[in-house]
Amino acid sequence: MLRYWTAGESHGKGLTALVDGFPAGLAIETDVIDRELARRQGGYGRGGRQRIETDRVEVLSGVWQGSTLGSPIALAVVNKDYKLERMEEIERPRPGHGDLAGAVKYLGSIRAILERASARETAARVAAGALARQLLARFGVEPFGYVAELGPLKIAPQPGTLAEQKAARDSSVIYSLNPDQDGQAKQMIDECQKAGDTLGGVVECRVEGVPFGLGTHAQWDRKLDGRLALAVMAVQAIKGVEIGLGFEAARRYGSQVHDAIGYDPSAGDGTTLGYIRPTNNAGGIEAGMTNGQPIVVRAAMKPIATLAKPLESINMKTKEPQSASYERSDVCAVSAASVIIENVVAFEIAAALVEKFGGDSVMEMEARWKLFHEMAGKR
Ligand code: EPS
Repeated sequence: MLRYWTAGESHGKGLTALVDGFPAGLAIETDVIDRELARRQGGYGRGGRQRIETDRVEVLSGVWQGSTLGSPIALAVVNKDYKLERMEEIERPRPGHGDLAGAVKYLGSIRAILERASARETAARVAAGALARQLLARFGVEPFGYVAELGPLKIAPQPGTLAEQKAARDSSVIYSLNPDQDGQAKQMIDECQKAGDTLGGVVECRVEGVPFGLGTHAQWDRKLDGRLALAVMAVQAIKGVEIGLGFEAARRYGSQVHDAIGYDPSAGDGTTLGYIRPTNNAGGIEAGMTNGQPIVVRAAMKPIATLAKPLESINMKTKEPQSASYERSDVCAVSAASVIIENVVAFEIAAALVEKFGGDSVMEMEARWKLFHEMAGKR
């Protein structure tokens, strides 16, 4: 079973991810992890903290001579802005952050809650996901996340191959598939900042090259759509998750939703086994199992809760009305969310891959992948 946990506070010494159940025998490149960490720090609309941090991973265990050992892998990212001991308590909870609920639940300090609830923690999740995506790459599975909407701005993707769309995303300042709309996006973020406000958006993640048979229909907590929804919904500030058509499916007739099935043994890239689906409204998952089509996951991110022009709140000591506290913050972190979601999705797919093809070593996984495709091709 491939799984991970994270530890760390926003202004503590650093963040850690502990990855357990990672197969032995995979050559790991820390550059791949650092590239994802750097992308997570970027995107137009980030705050002052990202000028302080330069996130880099350090692999503390589980890797020897560049390859995984099959033992737990500990990944660390140092916080340059380590100042936790000097941080002061705050008394005015920010609506939308965990301040009020956490301080009441733990009968304690808002600071203690916000330090762990902070989206800084997602650096550790990205490190774990960027490790897992290297296992996916070995099997030709490729996750690809981007910004689809920014506040009210819908972004029309420029059509193209995966490589062309990647190039477009990497040249966009907000990581969208249409850099021509960057100007509009920047203007919206600038105006938002001037108004002391924040902006959310919708991110989409597609996973290409996914084989048949990940996840299962047999038990609710092993359904892949459910597991993806958990991983994505559990990212800070995410308030909605859709797979494939998502909520739109509820508004259409069945004949306009379900993806017809055809067969042409010469079609597809191997993972489809020749089964043709003219549409992919299911988003690559039927009854909790992958069906050989790309997985498509969308997530709605709410605007950041820390507002430069704060909302009404109270002082928790006096219970008197006061405006919420303000700490340095991002105006818009939807681009970062697209990187985080790409990597948490990568981790879940890798976990399902390990379950299907065996998690002891990459060599065994490869042999079982080949055997399964030979057998399934004859089904
Ligand atoms: C965050 C507040 C800000 C963000 C932070 C999330 O941190 P600070 O209080 O240090 O300015 O920058 O995000 C990150 C540090 C990051 O790396 O993404 C919050 O309150 O959630």
